[in-house]
Amino acid sequence: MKVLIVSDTHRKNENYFKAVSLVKPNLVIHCGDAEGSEYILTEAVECPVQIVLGNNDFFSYLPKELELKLGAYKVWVTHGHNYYVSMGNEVIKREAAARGMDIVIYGHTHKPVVDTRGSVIAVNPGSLSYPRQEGRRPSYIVMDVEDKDVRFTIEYL
Ligand SMILES: [Mn+2]
Repeated sequence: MKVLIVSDTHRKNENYFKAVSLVKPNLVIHCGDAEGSEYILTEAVECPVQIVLGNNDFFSYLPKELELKLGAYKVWVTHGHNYYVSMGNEVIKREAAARGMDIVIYGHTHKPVVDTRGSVIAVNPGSLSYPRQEGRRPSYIVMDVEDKDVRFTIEYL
């Protein structure tokens, strides 16, 4: 299955619409800071959309985190701001390992990451709306997963 992973859209949604029409995903994972656009982002696609709570999502019903099974993998989705991700991903990877997760998907930093070192894969799609990495191109991740085959690709708009 093809999973579109996005984050930190902060109510600026045009690039999200572009990404979903380019990728045509079977599932969308949004790592938080949708800032009230949850309904619009969900209605824009025909596939399921899973969104977690970000540090800027006030008064929201969204879950703080999700545990999903994708292919053979246990996947933990959380915004990441409670795990010092601005300093690096060591803490969030350790927490993911302690929970028995294979993959952690997080956001918050607005910088894309695919980190396959160690026993837990950590990925961050960056931000489609307010990118902060060198070059500042809006980014997202495409995850292709079938059973034990998994591939993550950072894409830029
Ligand atoms: Mn954010």
